[in-house]
Amino acid sequence: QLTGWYTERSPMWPGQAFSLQVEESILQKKTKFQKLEIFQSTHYGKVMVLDGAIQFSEKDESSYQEMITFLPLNSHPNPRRVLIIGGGDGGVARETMKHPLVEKVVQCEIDAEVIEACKKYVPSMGCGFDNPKLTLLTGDGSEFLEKTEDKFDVIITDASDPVVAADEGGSETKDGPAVSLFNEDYYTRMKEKLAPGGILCCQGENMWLHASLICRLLKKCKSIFPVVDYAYTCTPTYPSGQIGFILCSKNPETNFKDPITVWGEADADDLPLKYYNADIHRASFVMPSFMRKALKQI
Ligand code: AAT
Repeated sequence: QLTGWYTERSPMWPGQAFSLQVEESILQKKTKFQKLEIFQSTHYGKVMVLDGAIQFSEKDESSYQEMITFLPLNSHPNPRRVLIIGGGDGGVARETMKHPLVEKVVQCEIDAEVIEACKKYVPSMGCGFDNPKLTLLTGDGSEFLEKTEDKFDVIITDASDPVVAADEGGSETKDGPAVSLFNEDYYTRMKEKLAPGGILCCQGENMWLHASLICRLLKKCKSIFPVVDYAYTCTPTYPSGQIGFILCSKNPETNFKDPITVWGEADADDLPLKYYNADIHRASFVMPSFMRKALKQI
């Protein structure tokens, strides 16, 4: 049972630890793939943790789910068929359904227990699964891509981090289920399943902590896609308070920095969105100098 403060420690972010105050422990279990914890926090709503890494808090999840969804969807002229890999909490499915052009969504999440737990304990996220446009499958996202014969206009990879901390007290690290989604082959597989003009967007880790992983993946992307870009959003409950997105397009004309679909620029207050708007879409590609330098070297 969790009590007091939940502290997020991992060898992926050594020497730092973010804490949230726990009001009530809701669920703690080992699934077939990972350790799953959900708790009610005092000030951030419900929080889900997988293998010791915070996956979302209800307070700030919009800054991640809306950005990972609308950066690619609003950069595509006609995003009718969408594939979501991961995203077992339902947040990205929930956001995808808000786009008026989306007709069909397929989602492949590795861990059915994450889906069930979010439906039961976090309806604000799990509600994403209640839509007839969605076909929900369980399995490894990379294997699914290899097998499927469908083509998609947009592929969103809402993945957990590739390496996870060992259990409490241990000093070793082990590979998490998302390892298969952070290698070069995965990007080649996605390209094959994108329709002409298709776009992908993947969880792209943190520039303060993982610049070399980010640059390695971007370099691979540049060798297979004509247009590649990197954006980031500010999410207080993710490591170092921000998280990036890797964006690739098969269409050489795509300019990710300038959204094609622009909603209510004059009065963004009326949109059913908490974080995303066209200005923050454009701003999310502006890099600090150290990252601009690292990206230039790719
Ligand atoms: N929506 C924000 C939360 C996530 S969830 C990431 C999801 O990816 C989890 O549900 C996990 O079970 C799923 N997943 C992991 N590996 C695979 C795989 N190989 N195939 C399919 N799904 C997978 C992202 C949080 C980001 C955390 C940043 N520190």
